[in-house]
Formats: sequence, structure tokens, C-alpha cells
Amino acid sequence: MKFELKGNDPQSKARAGVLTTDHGVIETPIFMPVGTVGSVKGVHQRELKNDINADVILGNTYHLYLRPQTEILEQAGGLHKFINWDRNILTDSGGYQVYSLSANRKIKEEGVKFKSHIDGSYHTFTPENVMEIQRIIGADIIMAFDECTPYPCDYNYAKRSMHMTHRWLDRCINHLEKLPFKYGYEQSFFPIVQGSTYKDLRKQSAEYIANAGAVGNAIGGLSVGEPADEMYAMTEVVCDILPEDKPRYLMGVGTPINILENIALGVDMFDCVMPTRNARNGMLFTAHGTINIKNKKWEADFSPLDEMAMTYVDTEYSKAYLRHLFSVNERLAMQIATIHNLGFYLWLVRESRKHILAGDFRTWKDMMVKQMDKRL
Ligand code: PRF
Repeated sequence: MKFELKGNDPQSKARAGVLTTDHGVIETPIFMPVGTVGSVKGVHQRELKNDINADVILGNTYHLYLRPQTEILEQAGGLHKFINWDRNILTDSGGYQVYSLSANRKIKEEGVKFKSHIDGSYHTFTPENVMEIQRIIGADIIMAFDECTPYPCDYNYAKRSMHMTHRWLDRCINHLEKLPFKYGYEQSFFPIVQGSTYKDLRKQSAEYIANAGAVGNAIGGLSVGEPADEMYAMTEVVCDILPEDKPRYLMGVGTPINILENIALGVDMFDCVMPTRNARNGMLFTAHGTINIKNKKWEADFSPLDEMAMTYVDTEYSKAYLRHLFSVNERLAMQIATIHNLGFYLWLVRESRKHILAGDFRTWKDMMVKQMDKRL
């Protein structure tokens, strides 16, 4: 993997870069649509490519390990082939899903024993087997196995957990060295900073992670319920320590405003279920604020979904039509809303990149944050 910085915003810490892997080029800042179980819910791979133009999508080790299971993915020749996606894929390690989804889990130094949310069966994730599973899934970017602490989190718990995440990182790295690439292309490994909402812990963790010398670094444990200002304070501490010349990935963030604010602090990569999940509930993101398309207010509004026309659905369908589809429970409603929201998120990061390169990102960002902070 190669990462080149192409420009910096003079009024903030925002950067524009180019990340190149064996599956293509990713211009940063980037947003990665979440495709948990091998599909970005509600959109075809063809739409992701041709209409939304996603360069990279996310998969989850936890879900793929439970279904279709690693043997099937191995027989398929990896996730790219299985889902017919020849662009980039990043897999999360399960270090978050295990905590948020499984009915039951026991965290120990060795690893995490958990109960499947599907059939109640018991499994164990360790730093070692999670690396093995991610080799088989075959994503271009794979993540360290970590513990994501909840919010709020007691200082002593956060500290102990952070140290365990660091020891787990060493185990991930040692084990990966013994595991060759399976499918003839490179996989890049990203470690994850933890430390809850404590500046001293975040600083310590960022130093530990920076020392690992990985090709890219991630920030975890944020956007778990803390106020936005606390999130930004943590990102700032961490970005000031993580190496300048490596991509920085903020996991599971966030709203369009969160994304712009974190870009301004030096983050390059984002993922979040928000554009897809909220779309399925009828929430549309636009440059002028959010819309709940289910409201009666849109019943006879025949104007295009979004005048800014980031994807074809924005001009081909009206607000009234989409509202109708939601009210009669048609699945096309979710598909249209999902394409719109992902198109908007990708537009937002691409527009950010243009403004970083033009040198006026900070001014544009402040204007956009004000403009998007509305309910229409
Ligand atoms: N760790 C991992 N994945 C994650 C997170 C984390 O802390 C988060 C936190 N927002 C989202 N996804 N492995």
C-alpha cells in the first residue's frame, strides 16, 4: 500500500491524499459504505460502482465468520470474488461487534468468548484467530483485534483495557508474520488507538500505536455516546501524535457534521452505518439539513428528492413519490433512500478534498456545518 499526501488546508489540519492498493486508488478523505455481511444493504455492487462510485467498502469479520463462515469464503477465493467486487475492501476485526452484538461475552487476556446473536452458539475470538480469519476473507485493509470501551468508562477500566488492546496488537503483529497473503495481492494491517475519553490515555495509546510502524492507523472507541466535543478533543490529541505520512481512519464516525469536523483535525478515512441505516428509516441527508421523508409535509411535494443531484435518484424521483413508497412499505423506498444518502456522503468527502486542495476547506466547512445543522 502506498499513501501520498497531495495537499494540506492552510487553516486547519485537513489533508488530501492518495492511497493505492492492489485493488485500486482511493482518494482521501474518503467515506467507506458499510457492507457488513457482504452486501451494502439495499444497493447492488453495480450501483455502488457506477452511481455512488465507492472506492472501498467495509466488511465485518464477526458477521462473515458466523455466516457464510470462513470455509465458504475460502472456497470462493475470498470476499472480493464471492461478492463480485473488484475495488477495495476493508474488514473490521470484530473488536466492536463482539461487544455490541453478541448476547453474551467474556473478555479475558487470551481473547473474547461470545455467544452468537444468530443461533446462540459459543465462539472465541483471539488476536491470532482473528488475523487468520481476516487472511481468509482477504480484504485489502485488515484491522487489529481490540476492545472498544463503552461510554462512560471508569478510568481504571479504560486504562487496563487500553493496555490489553496494546498487548493484543503485539500478538496480532507476531501472528500475521507467520501468515502469508492468500490470494496474490497485498493486505495492509492497521492498529487501533483506544483510551476512552481520557487525554493522557489517548496520548499513551497513540504513541504505542505510532511505534508499531504500521502503514496506516485507526482511532477506535469514539462515537459510542460521548458528546461531540469530547470526540473532537480525543481525535485532536491522537492525530497530533500519529505519523503525518500514514492514513488515519476514524472508526464508526459519523454524522456529516462529525465527518467534516474530524477531517479538519486530520482524519482521512471514515465508515458508518448512519447513511444506510437511517435511509431505511426514511431519513435523508442533504447539504441543507436532514429530511424525514415520512412526514406528511412531503405528501404533495413533487420537487426532486435533492436539487443538488449527486446521484440519479435525486432527479428521477420526487419527495412525494419517495414518501409514498415509505408509507406503503415498498422496499424500493429503502433502496432509493440508501442510494441518495451514500451519494451524499461520497459527495461530501469529495467536495472536502476539492476544498482542501483549493486551500479554503476551513471556510467551506464552517459554512456547511451551519447549513447542515437543520431539520427540513
Ligand atoms: N474498534 C473496532 N471497530 C470499531 C470501533 C472500535 O473501537 C468503533 C468505535 N466507534 C467502530 N468500529 N475494531
